[in-house]
Amino acid sequence: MDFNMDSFRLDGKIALVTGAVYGIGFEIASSLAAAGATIVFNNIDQKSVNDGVENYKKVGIDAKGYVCDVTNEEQVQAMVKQIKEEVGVIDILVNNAGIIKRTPMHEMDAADFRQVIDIDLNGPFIMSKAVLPGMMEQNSGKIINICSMMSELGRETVSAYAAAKGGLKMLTKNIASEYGEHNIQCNGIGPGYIATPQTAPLREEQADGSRHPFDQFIVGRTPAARWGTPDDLAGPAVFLASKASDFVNGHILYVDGGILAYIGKQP
Ligand code: NAP
Ligand code: GCO
Repeated sequence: MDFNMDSFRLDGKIALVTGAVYGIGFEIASSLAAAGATIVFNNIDQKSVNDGVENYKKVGIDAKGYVCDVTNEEQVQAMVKQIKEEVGVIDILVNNAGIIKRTPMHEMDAADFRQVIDIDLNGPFIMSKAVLPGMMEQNSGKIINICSMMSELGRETVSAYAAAKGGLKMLTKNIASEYGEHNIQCNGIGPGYIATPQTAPLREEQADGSRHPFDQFIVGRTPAARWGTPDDLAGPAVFLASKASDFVNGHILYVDGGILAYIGKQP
């Protein structure tokens, strides 16, 4: 048997995590660093990037940050070239950057719908297209797309986000299909409801001091009976970034406390 725990190590690997200044991306990048990876990340403006570098320093990680909007192909191609010159070829890409807009679909501006699709779906396409040549050249690579429960389910007010994340699930499967022969694995992580700035509005304390109704709903619908934390995604990310998952391809790993498996408790 060849297996040993070194299969989960990432020493010598360069990992680019998009939008990883805080939240899920920051936690995933930190876990990849803990497994030995060199971390590079991007965000859309210099202040965010500077904040990110400081955030990583606070946890002992010497991460390099780049100003880059994942929807801008010229910026993305230039960033990947700069990273190759300054750090090396990207071995692991985590398409984490994303936004959500919560609006009833019949009231949603088409421009807002397009923006969500642009960042959450076109962005991962542009980023993956940029790193694939380097991965093909070295005949190895890992792409991890941060999908969502909304890759499987819909709900009120998140039509653009669900369309984007549903598309991202299929983009994941297509990259896996098209590039598997180059020893490139593309998988997704589908977080459940995770406590980050993106979901803060769903957890806000009510004027009367009670918990937000949606907070109560999610906790009731989750077998784990709690919101997830970014830390819950660390192990799955290291697994999908490592040699340990070399025969896992086109898979969406849901890290949701069991909510997708659960019909819900009888009221
Ligand atoms: P978050 O706290 O809102 O962080 C998203 C990050 O992406 C922010 O740093 C943001 O930059 C950055 N970003 C946005 N647009 C960008 C662009 N065009 N180019 C580069 N960076 C950009 O989100 P999160 O909760 O950590 O979620 C991270 C990922 O997980 C997203 O793809 C989200 O859809 C997904 N997800 C989240 C949950 C959850 O419950 N939180 C569950 C499932 C999936 P700024 O700081 O400048 O805004
Ligand atoms: C929402 C939430 C969800 C989570 C996540 C669930 O408004 O329903 O923001 O979309 O972010 O994607 O997996």
